[in-house]
Amino acid sequence: MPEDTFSAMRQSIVNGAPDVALELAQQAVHSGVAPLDAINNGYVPGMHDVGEQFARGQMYLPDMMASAEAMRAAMSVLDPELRKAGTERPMAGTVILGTTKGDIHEIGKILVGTLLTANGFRVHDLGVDVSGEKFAAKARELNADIVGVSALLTTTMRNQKTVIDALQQAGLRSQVKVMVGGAPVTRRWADEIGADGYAKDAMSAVVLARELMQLKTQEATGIHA
Ligand code: HCB
Repeated sequence: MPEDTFSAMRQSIVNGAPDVALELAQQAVHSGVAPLDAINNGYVPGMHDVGEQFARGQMYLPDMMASAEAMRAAMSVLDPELRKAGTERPMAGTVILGTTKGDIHEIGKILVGTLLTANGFRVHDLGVDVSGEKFAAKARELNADIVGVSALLTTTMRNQKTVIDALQQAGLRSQVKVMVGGAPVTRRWADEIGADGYAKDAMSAVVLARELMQLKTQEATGIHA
């Protein structure tokens, strides 16, 4: 796909133009562009631009909301394409996803869920502003293998730890692996709060989820690599 199409996708997010974002996504699908390329090279860089402009005071909250709307429009076309592959695969594991308490950012988490589904995981998305107790209750109900906790604010990152604490209190910590992510989250932070892994983007989350499933199997059978 020509660079200028990726750049038009990026611009549609910065401009907060859902119609343009949607049309470009449709064109990409029709011309055989891999949906993940469109997301990673076109739309996500647009979100980063928006974040930077917001931080510099060149964009305001309504602009950021319009950009999120444009991203959603593009995803409404690309998401079903990404999911197609997952339906034919055996179940790789059960993952509970959610954005932590106090935080309503959801775009990245939804993308993680889509790619996990496309790679054979059964995903249950609890949405945004989710308490540790809610994560733990759903993990118990679905006998989850992994809990994935997203946080986009430096103020809500610490609530990722409360999810781990809630799993511990519910007596589930030994059977449920925890992966964390979100723009301000780092590997170091993941280690600090005792998470089992950190993923910087949706594809890394899939790789990590596979590794965590392997680890679970090794722990269950007592065989270690
Ligand atoms: Co929001 N916002 N926002 N925002 N927002 C950020 C996050 C800032 C960094 C912008 C900035 O200042 N530069 C900033 C946070 C600063 C900080 O804490 N240090 C910020 C702020 C301040 C705020 C408000 C406080 C603004 C206000 O009200 N004054 C407010 C907070 C509301 C709240 O949550 N309580 C707010 C609101 C909004 C919306 C509603 C307008 C909108 C969200 C809409 C929605 O999600 N439905 C929004 C948006 C869109 C953003 C930016 C621009 C983009 C976020 C995004 O979607 N990125 C963001 C700037 C930025 O992040 N650079 C800005 C694209 C996705 C694909 O990336 O990082 O979310 P991702 O996810 C990746 C990755 O992290 C990983 O995989 C994903 C896919 O590749 N991953 C995981 C994510 N979760 C994972 C979980 C796992 O287990 C594993 C991997």
